[in-house]
Amino acid sequence: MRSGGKGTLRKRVLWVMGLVALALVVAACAPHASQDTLKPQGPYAREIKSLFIPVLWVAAAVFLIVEGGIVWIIVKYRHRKGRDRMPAQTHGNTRLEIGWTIAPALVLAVVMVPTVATIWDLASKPPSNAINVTVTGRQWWWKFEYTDPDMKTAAGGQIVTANEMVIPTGRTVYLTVTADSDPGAHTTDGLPGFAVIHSFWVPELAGKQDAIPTRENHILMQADHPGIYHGQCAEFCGLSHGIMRVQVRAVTPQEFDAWVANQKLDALTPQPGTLAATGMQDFTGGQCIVCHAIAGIPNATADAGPNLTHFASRGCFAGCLLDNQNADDIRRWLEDPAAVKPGAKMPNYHLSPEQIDALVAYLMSLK
Ligand code: HEC
Ligand SMILES: [Cu+2]
Repeated sequence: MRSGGKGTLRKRVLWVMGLVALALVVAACAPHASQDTLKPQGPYAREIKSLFIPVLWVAAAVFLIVEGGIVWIIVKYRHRKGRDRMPAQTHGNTRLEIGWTIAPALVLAVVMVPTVATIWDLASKPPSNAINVTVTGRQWWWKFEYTDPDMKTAAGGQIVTANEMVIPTGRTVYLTVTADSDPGAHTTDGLPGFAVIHSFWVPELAGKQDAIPTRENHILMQADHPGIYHGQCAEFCGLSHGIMRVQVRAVTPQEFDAWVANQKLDALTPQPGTLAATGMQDFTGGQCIVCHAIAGIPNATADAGPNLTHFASRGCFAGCLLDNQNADDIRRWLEDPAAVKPGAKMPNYHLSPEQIDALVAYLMSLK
């Protein structure tokens, strides 16, 4: 092949690679991204951003100086036709070497001051009016237990929810983040154990925290305004890791009190003779209570699956993949959980369409 042909081929490959890179960059753009650390919606997330931005600028300056120097040297001292002589070779330069040891040390020392201050600050004890919630990563959904003494339910336990965590605006939430620690303990069907590491991250409200079996990590969370804030598991945890989402619903303090009051109540019992009442019978008489708790129903206290006491009061289920207010979503889930969510730890019970209709009616009545 002639050398000219090789040159154009190489150029073409470069062009294609450049376009692919550009396409990847453009594909990463989202105008209304809901998991944006750069748009903090609470004081703790804001604190992280106000550390990130200056450190980013310092890093950008270092990058430009180092890479700029490399490019400049490559261009300046590149091999040129008719210039075969070696440039002057230098070995050792004490002044330069001391300089490029001290300069990075200084840069790091400067960056360290706000970094350490922020770390201490975010690791400090929460204010005394903080709400305590234990977040447990399960395969593949998040469990939230409100552990404060004033979060006791009528049935004697604590308020427990799944997938959607409700918090009041303007108040610190002190999260204890952990993961299922008992491999196999929650399986009744010989399914594999669940003790794996997850990571809890709702970028607009708080930092990211690993959820590790048998360990307890803490983070502080707070929201300025009412709204829905999205997050998802940030540590690969198995088949449905990619759809292990979570949502935080921030509400006004008054709305929060009303929510708490409702969550403390036992589950509603459907009117006799209704479809929902049939669903309740299917639920308590069938497999469901082997894994799911519903406060107020004797024996329905299992913790292998999400607590369903107030299922219909939540905005999303099954890793925030589906909508609790949508009968078709619930139907799809009951028909075959693993078809909706690969590897789902809820088995397919091959329910009849009538059973499913009744169960959907019952679940949707659990406000
Ligand atoms: C072997 C234990 C087990 C049994 C039995 C079981 N489930 Fe589940 N269920 C689970 C698990 C685990 C999840 C969470 C799966 C996920 O999100 O990945 C779940 C999730 C659910 C959800 C979604 C809850 C939420 O908030 O995310 C509903 C609704 C549900 N199950 C209803 C039922 C009904 C109705 C029955 C009886 C027909 C039943 N389950 C039987 C384990 C079980
Ligand atoms: Cu996970």
